[in-house]
Amino acid sequence: MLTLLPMLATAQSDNLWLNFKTMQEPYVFYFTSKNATFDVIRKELSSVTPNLYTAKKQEKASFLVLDNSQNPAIQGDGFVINADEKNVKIEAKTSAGALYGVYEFLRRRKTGETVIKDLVSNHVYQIRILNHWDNPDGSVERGYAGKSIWFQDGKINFRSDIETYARANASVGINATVIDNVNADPKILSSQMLQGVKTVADRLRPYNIKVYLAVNFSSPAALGGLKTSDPLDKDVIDWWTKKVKEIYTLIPNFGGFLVKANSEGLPGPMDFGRTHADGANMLAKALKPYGGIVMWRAFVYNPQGGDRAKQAYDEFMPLDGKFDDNVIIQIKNGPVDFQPREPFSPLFGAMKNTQIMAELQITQEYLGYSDHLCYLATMWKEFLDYPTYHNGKTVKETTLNQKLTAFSAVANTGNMKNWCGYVMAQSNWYAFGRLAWNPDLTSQQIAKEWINLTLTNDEDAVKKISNIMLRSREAVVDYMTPLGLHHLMGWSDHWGPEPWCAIPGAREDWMPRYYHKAAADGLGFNRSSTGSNAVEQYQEPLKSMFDNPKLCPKEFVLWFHHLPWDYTFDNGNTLWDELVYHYDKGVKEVEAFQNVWTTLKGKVSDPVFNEVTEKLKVQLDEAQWWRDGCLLYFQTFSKMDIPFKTKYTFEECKAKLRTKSYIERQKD
Ligand code: BDP
Repeated sequence: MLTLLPMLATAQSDNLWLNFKTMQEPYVFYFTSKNATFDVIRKELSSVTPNLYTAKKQEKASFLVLDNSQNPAIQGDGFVINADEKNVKIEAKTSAGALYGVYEFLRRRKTGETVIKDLVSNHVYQIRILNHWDNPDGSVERGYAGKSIWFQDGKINFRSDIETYARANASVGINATVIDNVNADPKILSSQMLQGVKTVADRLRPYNIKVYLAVNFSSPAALGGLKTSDPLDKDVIDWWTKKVKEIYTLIPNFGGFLVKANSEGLPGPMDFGRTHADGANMLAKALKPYGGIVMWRAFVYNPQGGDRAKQAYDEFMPLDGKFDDNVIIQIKNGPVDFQPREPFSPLFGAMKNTQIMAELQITQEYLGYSDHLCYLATMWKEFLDYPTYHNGKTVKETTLNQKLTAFSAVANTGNMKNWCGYVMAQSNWYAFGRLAWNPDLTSQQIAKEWINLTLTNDEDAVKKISNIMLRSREAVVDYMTPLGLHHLMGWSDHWGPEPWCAIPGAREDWMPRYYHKAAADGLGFNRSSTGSNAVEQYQEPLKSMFDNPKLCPKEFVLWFHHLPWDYTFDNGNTLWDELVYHYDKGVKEVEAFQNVWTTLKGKVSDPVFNEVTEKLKVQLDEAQWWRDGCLLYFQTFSKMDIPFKTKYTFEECKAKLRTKSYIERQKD
């Protein structure tokens, strides 16, 4: 495979969180198996020990890596570690488990932990999967880290250092990847392309990473030349059956398909008068003999469907219980679209007889691209731990206790040397993997681990950086979309504020005004029982709580209500006061981050120090732009005062939208 960029690993952060520490102990190693995964294990351990001595007999060794453990505490690809300076024992039931155990051991070593007693670690989700929105032409939809790591000019051409990707994923337990965009090009299933996909699958297999493909529902017609792609048509079924056979002949451990159907103009079963279930089950039947699965997305809406936030629920609830057992419905965390803050999608908990999984977004499409420091673990935890009140379950619990369990996120990788376009954005990839393994880890714990592995072990620095990370998402919400506002961004590339946007003839449900409804009488989308009644999709007591502006959590109040500008909150502030306060607080937070960051010179590497310094300047400027653009625009309706001097005028805010983001400029 060709190299896409000259990318010798230079800066520490190009190596992601894989900077493990050399061990001085004279361990003698013993490995139970000889296979490709154990080759990876040996390689990892060789790189941190001056000489890797192995013993032929287990009894003679002091560092054991076993994949034949009988330990009943171990489940699936889980592991148990016992270690001190003299002896290390990493036990698993599978080679993958042994690999995960080795990575856990290396992570703990790096953070100075040498004594580990009976550490049992079992994964919570079976499938821990990245979704790459990479296109065969090499572009990446909503990618802010350069071009594709998989494709170039219509062909597979992966990064020459793809091993780093594989190691990074395996080190946090990510075991699956969809390499192409959900807006799938039928060409992905061409025989020539599949040969390339096989080379990817072969490279990732030793790391226990399975390849999946996003497929276009009209492939039988678009690629196969059939007259139709109707899922009940015999020729269509035959076409898929043969295609699946071709795939498994090349890739015996192929994972399955991810499908975006009848959504945003993509084809789907409804084009032929069939249902999502007809479409998903047809594909599932073709995959079933090989153990493959279908991840069918619930991200659907259309301009005629009424309140967009209600549509996925309206379309999918009638199909509850109608999907085959190798189908899992992939639901975005919120009911609209990866906004800085949304309530959870009401499908979680409501679909009781259907396997469901969450889809998160690591790439910062709506959160400042790879230019803003925005640590997402806090947002994902808020989502996972939210009570749905369906059988007393949290969102997380509604995705467990089913035959198939999975957790997915849209990746933020690209061919930039540091993979994610920003060292701080790497933390979100890391956090996703850690939460997929164990959603009960705290955001703080994950941040600390990542900082230790990537930036520094200096205690004071760790505290300061972790504090910035933990506050960062709320800061972004504050300066972009506080109080439940959403979808105010630049309408096409989703960069910067554009709440004023009105494109004649464009889809109404893509326009910010559809979402914020700013007018002389107030602000916000009335989704209460007097409005679109989206609240009815939630279980009591959430329904009544969201329905009443006095009881509705403040962070969602404009998501569910249209309130007058002088509406008074319990704290005595009017809606306008609160808006101004939150927008400005977001900006002040970024200033505070800058102040702390300047004290870290010498505590992190110079390249990292400089990169974050530079990006925080960009973030501050864009936070001010968001604050000013939104407040100046809303002020045209509220006619109320902004109690400070804005940095930008309204005209300047509009003009700035016609420039390019910092990360985009790096690509030129
Ligand atoms: C939206 C993105 C669009 C994706 C779509 C999806 O703007 O590029 O294709 O989600 O998830 O957020 O299908």
